[in-house]
Amino acid sequence: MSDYNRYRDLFDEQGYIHISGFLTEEECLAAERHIDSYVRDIAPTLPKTEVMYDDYERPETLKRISRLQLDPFFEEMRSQPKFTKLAKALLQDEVVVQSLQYFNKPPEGDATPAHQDGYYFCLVPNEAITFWVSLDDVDEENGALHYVAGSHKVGILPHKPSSVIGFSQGLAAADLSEFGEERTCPVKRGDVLIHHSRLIHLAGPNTSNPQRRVMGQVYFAERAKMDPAMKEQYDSALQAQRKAAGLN
Ligand SMILES: O=C(O)CCC(=O)C(=O)O
Repeated sequence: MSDYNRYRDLFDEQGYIHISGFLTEEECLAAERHIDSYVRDIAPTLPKTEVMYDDYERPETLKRISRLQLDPFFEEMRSQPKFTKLAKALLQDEVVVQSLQYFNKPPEGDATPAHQDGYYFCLVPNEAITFWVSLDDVDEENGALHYVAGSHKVGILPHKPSSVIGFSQGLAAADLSEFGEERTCPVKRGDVLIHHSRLIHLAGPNTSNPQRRVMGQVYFAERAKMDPAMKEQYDSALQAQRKAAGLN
């Protein structure tokens, strides 16, 4: 069985896969250099909605950046076959490349609320994936992802507004156990976790390291189309939340 078939079977069954050493050390170092220059040179030119801090007065609380692909280094990285061929194999379709996000988790910051990325994406059918590529070793102490295995099979569930910067919506249900077994997924620097857009996931707070840096690359399946009514409802709720938080 080829690696792709093995990954796809596992992905279909549990809604996620973990691949060790997806980026080489050399690629991690290059990504770090480009993130540093992006934060220094590009981030200050972007609106607050695209560069989010827990506290805008404290640079060390940088939380999330949209559109890392504005730097050609990242544009090239996310179009490499090791990303796109695997994305196509897992989604069993051609893919449409979406924004590359940077997720940091500063110490003392919030936990990431349980959610399904698909709720934000507003797609029908909701077929998309996220590559979560870590530049740090991540474990339970600095914000490891938790996946609810198999929950991609239950459909998109109701969400409600969250107060967490960068994650405006969290799952409405408080008890996740009815949707599958919750598994913590520690990773090493350079590893990738890939999850389906309907998979429920969350992350704890960072209680140890100075940072927990991750690149999140999303691909939509070509057959997945944006539902205009869902999108409009989502966008207007987000606008209202951003206004209330002073982010407009
Ligand atoms: O890094 C995190 O805390 C959450 C990331 C996430 O939700 C995602 O990549 O879909």
